[in-house]
Amino acid sequence: MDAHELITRNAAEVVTEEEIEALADDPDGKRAYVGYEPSGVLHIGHMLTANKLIDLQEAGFEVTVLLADVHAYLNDKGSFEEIRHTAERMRDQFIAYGLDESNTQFVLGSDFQLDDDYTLDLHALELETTLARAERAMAEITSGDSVKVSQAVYPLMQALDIPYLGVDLAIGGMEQRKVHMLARDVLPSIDREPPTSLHTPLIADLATGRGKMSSSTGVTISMEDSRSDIESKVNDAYCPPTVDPEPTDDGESRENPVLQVFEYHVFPRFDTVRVERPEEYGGDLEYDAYDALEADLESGDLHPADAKGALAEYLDRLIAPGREQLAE
Ligand code: IYR
Repeated sequence: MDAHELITRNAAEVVTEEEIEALADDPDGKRAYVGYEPSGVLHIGHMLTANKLIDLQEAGFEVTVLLADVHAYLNDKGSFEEIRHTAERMRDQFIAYGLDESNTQFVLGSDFQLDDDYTLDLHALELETTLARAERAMAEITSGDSVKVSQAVYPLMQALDIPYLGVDLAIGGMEQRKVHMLARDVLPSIDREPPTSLHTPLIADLATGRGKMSSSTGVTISMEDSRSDIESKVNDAYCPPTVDPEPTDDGESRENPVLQVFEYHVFPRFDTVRVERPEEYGGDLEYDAYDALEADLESGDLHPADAKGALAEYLDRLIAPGREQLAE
């Protein structure tokens, strides 16, 4: 796979295509980053952007993981002390998950976001941004009826992180796109370059195929899950024998989350995927690309129950090293 393919595979969107092409032409020594609000245990949402970081490392990029303690504080995730403590635990889990330790830089937000220069630049951005604009950027990141001032500061700090971390590419899930668009608009006003960004798709809730999989609502997979937790969650997952399920009665669109997890989590990390089946049901199947598995589910050659069995197996393999790390 060439650098451009590695960089863009499984991306929902890149901003802009020309800028990504320029990075792909000469990826060596370029730096990409993702920021995470420390939450203690890695879950499937963190792992999706981590997969992209692993792709980027393979393409020659260097990687920064921002453990965004100040952002978590602004987003009401606990006391500052608690959040910092949580951040320490996350670092080891990322390494156990497969990030290349020798070329991953972990940075705590509070290591630079409280410096004088950063603070003054933040105030300059505050002066350039309407409250409505900041609030819109945060719509997918926070919920709650009353918007706090902290939620207006949050996206501006996220924008400022990009020049302060000296990165060439900002990675995030699609829920981060409005923050990155805000960054493109406001950073030039303080003489900083508009950043290039890449967004990973959102995966639907495992149990229902609706909305977005999240640890706060609904069913997700985390590094704390035992093999039997994974098996039972995957077993109960929504998996119609098609890629494009019918919308629900109230018109909400649905996805097939089992296929999404295969596409975005399993195939990027394993060269071949083996589905074990008893001889009487046709024997084992082997796939070296996601599309073939999808086609077999659609045609009925692969039964959802067999697909789920394989999914649980591969998710367990991805999670086991981090789970062991957590147990120490
Ligand atoms: N907004 C992210 C956390 C975050 C991301 C980046 I990229 C930053 O520079 C800072 C914070 C989240 O929703 O988890």
